[in-house]
Amino acid sequence: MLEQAWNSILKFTEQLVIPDWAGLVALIPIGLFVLVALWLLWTVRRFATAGPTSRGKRRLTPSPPPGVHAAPGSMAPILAAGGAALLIGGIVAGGPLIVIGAAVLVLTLLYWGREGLRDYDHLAHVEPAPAAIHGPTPHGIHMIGPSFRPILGALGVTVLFFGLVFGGWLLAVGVLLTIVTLLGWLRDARAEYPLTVAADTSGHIEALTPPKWPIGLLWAGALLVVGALVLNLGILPPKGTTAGGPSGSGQPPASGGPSGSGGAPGGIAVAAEGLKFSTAEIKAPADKPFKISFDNKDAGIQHDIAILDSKGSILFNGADVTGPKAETYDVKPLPAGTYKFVCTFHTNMTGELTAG
Ligand SMILES: [Cu+2]
Repeated sequence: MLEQAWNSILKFTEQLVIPDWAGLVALIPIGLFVLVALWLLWTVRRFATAGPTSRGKRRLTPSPPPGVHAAPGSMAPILAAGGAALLIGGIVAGGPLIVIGAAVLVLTLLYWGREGLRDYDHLAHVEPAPAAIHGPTPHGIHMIGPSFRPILGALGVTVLFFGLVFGGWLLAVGVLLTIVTLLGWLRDARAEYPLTVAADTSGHIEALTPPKWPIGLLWAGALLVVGALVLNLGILPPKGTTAGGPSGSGQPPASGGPSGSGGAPGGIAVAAEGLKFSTAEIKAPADKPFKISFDNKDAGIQHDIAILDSKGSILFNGADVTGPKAETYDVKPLPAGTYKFVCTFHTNMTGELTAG
């Protein structure tokens, strides 16, 4: 009896001493929401009780002091925000919202630009900007020398972001360009550092000589980007690698192409995998016997290759192969022309054979 009471006391205190952390963590968002709601209520209350009562009803015409130009009010920022919101919503949700958002944004920007130009044209009494100072910087003033690194950095980061979206080689090239830019920037800073040390005694830093445009680097970067795009799009399928990125996948390496003609000893290679032929087009020599090396990669599934003429009659019917197993078919000479090849088990597995 006493033990039971003691146990229930222990059980009760246990809940206080060892709380259910997972449950408490789940309550955090609700707690935050309650805090925010309370804060909003408090703000509204403060705002409602603060004087004067006529706030927000009168508009003041801006009257900037002479020599100061204040841009007139514009709806463009609000419209641009709406357009950007539509565009981002469209990117998330997909569909026509993307087009609408992009159209609103572009129209708004054009309108904004026209507003700015009109404002510029009506600016009376424009003070000319001070003429550029050539030659060495005045004593006691340190000007950082001109640099192309920011532009290179922007280009590198742009490629990097495209790489994040499209993946594959583009990402590698983006990372490489960004790293090269940052290393170059570091080198510039290192070159400038001894000059600042010397300035401790002389009180003056000579600006670095303006660099020339890195034409070679820009060309190399452009070539790398083009190469990455070519590899990503699978125009040049990389042999034996799967580094083609997401856009390159789904397109198994085409076989039986150029190597298929001429009756090479291996013959034409066709694989069956996932109830699909690896290639939809094969070429064979005309009027010559040829071989098809058929590789069924589907475990426990039967495939074969039959060749049909234009009327659908079977000219060749290869042996049935239960995967995973490879088999070489010897095909008798076919006159030049196009034929259909099929798997007799799966009607969706078809392709075209060209003899010529
Ligand atoms: Cu089949």
